Amino acid sequence: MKAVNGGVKWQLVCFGVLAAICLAGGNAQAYVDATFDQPGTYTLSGDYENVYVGADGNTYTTTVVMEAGVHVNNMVSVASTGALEVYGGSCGLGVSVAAGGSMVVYGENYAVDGTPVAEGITEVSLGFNTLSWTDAAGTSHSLFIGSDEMVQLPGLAVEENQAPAADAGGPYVVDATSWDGAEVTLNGSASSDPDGDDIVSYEWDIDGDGAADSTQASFVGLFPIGASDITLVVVDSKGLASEPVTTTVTVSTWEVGVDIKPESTDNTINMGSNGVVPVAFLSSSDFDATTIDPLTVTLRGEDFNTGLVKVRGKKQNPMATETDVNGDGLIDLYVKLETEKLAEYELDAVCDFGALTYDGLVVSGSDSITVVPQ
Ligand SMILES: [Ca+2]
Ligand SMILES: [Ca+2]
Ligand SMILES: [Ca+2]
Ligand SMILES: [Ca+2]
Repeated sequence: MKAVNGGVKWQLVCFGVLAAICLAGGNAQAYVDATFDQPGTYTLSGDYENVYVGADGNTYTTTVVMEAGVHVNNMVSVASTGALEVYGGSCGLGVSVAAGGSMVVYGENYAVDGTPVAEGITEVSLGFNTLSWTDAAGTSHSLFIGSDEMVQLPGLAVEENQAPAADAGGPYVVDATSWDGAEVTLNGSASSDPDGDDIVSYEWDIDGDGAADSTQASFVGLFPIGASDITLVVVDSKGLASEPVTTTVTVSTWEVGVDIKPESTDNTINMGSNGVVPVAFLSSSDFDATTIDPLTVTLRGEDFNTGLVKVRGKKQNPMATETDVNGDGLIDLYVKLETEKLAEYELDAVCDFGALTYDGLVVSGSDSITVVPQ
């Protein structure tokens, strides 16, 4: 709430005139009177019959704030030590301001008896006239002000709405839970607004097409293996949007060493053969390759359960052995893949493998090949 700037001197008002107007209006409903004669600032709420602001003879100032929607049935009397701030409240009768008291009406589009008064004017002589104005919400108000002194009309300070700030909560890094990637919970609830406005919409774009895929603060999206850029725009309760904020979602696989044909370095594969291609998944100090389920071995990008890359052997007894193929003392997983299945992929120079461990960890790895005949 703004402070009253400076006192304006007022003459005592002719109450008899005001009372006559009151009676003519037939306004007889009885509400309580309220007297504010102690130091401080009071904000009116609800309805009143008469309101007395300040008390003649005090040495301190009593300020009463009359917000839009507050109605005083009869009148507001401002004493010599009173200050009244009006934002849009109404009176059945009007306001009288004693000499020494002050009155500030906050608004815009002021007029006295229908004649516009330029905005920015700080004081206007009213006499016994009607001051009209509009408040910050654009609502029209008017008051009969029974004073031949002056009222301050400071004009509304325009408070510009500031844009909210999006916080997408990333970057997000998760392990893949399947070859399709992983479900990731995105959380934009740390987004904020410098004006304290509510955030009413969270527009997530997780596929880069410019269209929102969710408008909730938090939601679960399915993300592919690899890194995806996602963008969040939030909108405040006044409809103003934030700048877009981008973060990444990284769905990782465990990189495992792969050696196609451990006995060979050029890894020649004759795709016309109906034999098998031996492939070793190598253990390391932080990964035990024998935890890979040989039945899940496949070429990257294919569903694990389609069986397009076959590990030769009976279904529950694949041709897979646990042996240390590279002599580093760590037992590796050694499988044999059907060449004719590999041939279906028209492989060129690199084989990218994927597999699942028995615990569901997605692993991937690759090795080069030389295909014959070309
Ligand atoms: Ca705002
Ligand atoms: Ca989208
Ligand atoms: Ca090799
Ligand atoms: Ca080994």
